[in-house]
Amino acid sequence: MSEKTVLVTGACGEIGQALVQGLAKRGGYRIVTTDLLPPAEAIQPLTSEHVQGDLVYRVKQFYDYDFDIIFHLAASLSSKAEVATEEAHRINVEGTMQLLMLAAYKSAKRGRAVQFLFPSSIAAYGFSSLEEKHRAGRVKEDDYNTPHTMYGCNKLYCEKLGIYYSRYYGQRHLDPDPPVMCDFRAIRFPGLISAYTVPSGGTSDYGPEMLHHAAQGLPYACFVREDTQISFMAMPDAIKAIFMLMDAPREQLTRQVYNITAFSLTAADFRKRALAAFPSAQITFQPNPRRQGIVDSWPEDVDDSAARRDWGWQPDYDVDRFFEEYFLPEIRKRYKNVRARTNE
Ligand code: AKB
Repeated sequence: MSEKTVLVTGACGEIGQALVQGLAKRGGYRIVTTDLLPPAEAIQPLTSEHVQGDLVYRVKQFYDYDFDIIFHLAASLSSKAEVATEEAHRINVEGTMQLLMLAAYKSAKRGRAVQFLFPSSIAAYGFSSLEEKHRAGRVKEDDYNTPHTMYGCNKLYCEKLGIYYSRYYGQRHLDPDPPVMCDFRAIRFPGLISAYTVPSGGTSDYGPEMLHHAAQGLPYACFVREDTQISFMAMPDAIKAIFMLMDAPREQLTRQVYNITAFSLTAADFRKRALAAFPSAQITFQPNPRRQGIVDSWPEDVDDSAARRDWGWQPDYDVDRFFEEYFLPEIRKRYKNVRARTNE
């Protein structure tokens, strides 16, 4: 089988690093990466080339490549995007649009669809009140598409842009001999938790931050209320989902944007789990009204039956396996020296 050339944007971010490692493990890929930062240590030996800089101004350079798959992960996440809205729009929307145009152009030129994998988010949803959120429970993809945040608006719009470029671009689908369009596929991710990296700029960050602080013996003031509930997933499951959707035959897909979930927890549940593993953890709750408002607008859980039906989605880690078989063993190894110093 010939090697596929892939582009991973936002490669130094949490999903980016895990995805590059996953691609290298699978084998058969020439991995080109790009990020604002120089290549992270974990991915440096795995990339064939790293382009450092602002994607919006770098896209032209990528027209020289013949990518089979584009994983467009670069984004300004929800909390950061709320304080720098214009910048977020530029990164989240302009960057995506530029890359979709590249994918559309290359697909038509070579007569073979470039795959475009896009991580969307539960931020694409929005509820008018907490009562509505509780009443809604597990939401389906087409319900409550009324985001409250810049990031959520950007993600929802980019889903639509992806569908446009892959189906209707220039209304060329109506031509007698329509060009090959790109193959856009998106996953709406819940909060993701990695044992190896710590998120920044997001609002689901309180879950992983609390666990990483507890594991290092550091105090943590959680920025949302105890009863705050959204869905989460282990990073290895997120990478597994990207590969599953990427591998799924196109004719099997009944949609282009899919929900997935693994488990749904309250912030109080996180604290309970953290204390069970690290009994001297100091976790308090000091809600920040703006960040609270963001998570209150996100669903408690999502209905991922379409992904289960169309491409066989199933997480490896439910909540117990997440803690017992992934997070705690890995985190104990990672912070062994820190914990030895704090004596726990
Ligand atoms: C964020 O908190 O902004 C992200 C997300 C849920 O998309 N982690």
